[in-house]
Amino acid sequence: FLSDPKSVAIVGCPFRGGQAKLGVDHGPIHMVEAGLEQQLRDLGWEVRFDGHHQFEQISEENDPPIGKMKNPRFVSQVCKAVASVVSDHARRGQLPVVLGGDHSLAMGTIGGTLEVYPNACVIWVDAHADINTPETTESGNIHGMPVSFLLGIAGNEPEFAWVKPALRANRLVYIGLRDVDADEKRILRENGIKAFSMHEIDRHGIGKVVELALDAVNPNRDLPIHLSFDVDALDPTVAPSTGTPVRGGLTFREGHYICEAIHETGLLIALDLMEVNPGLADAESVRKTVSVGCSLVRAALGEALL
Ligand code: EXY
Ligand code: MN
Ligand code: MN
Ligand code: MN
Repeated sequence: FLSDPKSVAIVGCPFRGGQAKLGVDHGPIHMVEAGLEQQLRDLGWEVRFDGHHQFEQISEENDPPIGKMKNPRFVSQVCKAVASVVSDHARRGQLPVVLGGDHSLAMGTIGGTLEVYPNACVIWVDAHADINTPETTESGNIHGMPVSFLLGIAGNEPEFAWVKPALRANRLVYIGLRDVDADEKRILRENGIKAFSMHEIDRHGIGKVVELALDAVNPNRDLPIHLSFDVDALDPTVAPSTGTPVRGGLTFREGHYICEAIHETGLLIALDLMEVNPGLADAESVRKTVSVGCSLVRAALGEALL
């Protein structure tokens, strides 16, 4: 799928409109300043740093809620721009590494990927399912909803009409869930979406779970893979600086193993690393979280190979 020499494009998305906490828009800058670009070059990738995208701001007074959705126009417009950046890179055979920013951005990243690779499957690593609809959401935060838009089950919201329902339920699998709303559980069940929660990881071990997850969405190991990694999938002791931490998460190694195993398939065509929030917690926690964010990206791009 990719060009030769293998090339990645780092796309910084300093965006926080999908949730309320300040600081998550600084995630990408911190990861780039930690040296991610050079780290990926050292792994043998041709790296193009796309910069930190400056999105047109829509102020809150010009963006009142639509139903319960907060900042709907801002989120929609930013995700639309991200989709076009991601699809442009994918078309050139470059692997987009999108640094968030909050996870509402995945509407753009996965939307963009599916334009170029319509048969891609999505591996969503997260403590949360991010599959609320504008109807079921309690918080109104769109970072808890991107998957419902991608699946086309979010209802007809004109503001988001550009989002194509391009993701099929049988091409989506979750790993790491442990904080899923009751309505989200119903949506997962009704749509037959495969999910491996922390419970399954405890039972089978991460090695088996990744194999089962790939079997579910990519049985012949021939479909391109988009990995959307929310850093809050990791245990808060490993990645404390994030907006919605949930205890009982992935260990450092479990998180890395997922990335390494996906790298090993040779099918990875797009990667999101989301929800690093350097505005939360103390300096040491921030350093730790930024560093593990970079490390997961390196793992997905082949660092473990000897
Ligand atoms: N399910 C909750 C909501 O919809 O507000 C929490 C969502 C948190 C989403 C974080 C990004 O993964
Ligand atoms: Mn900062
Ligand atoms: Mn998420
Ligand atoms: Mn999450």
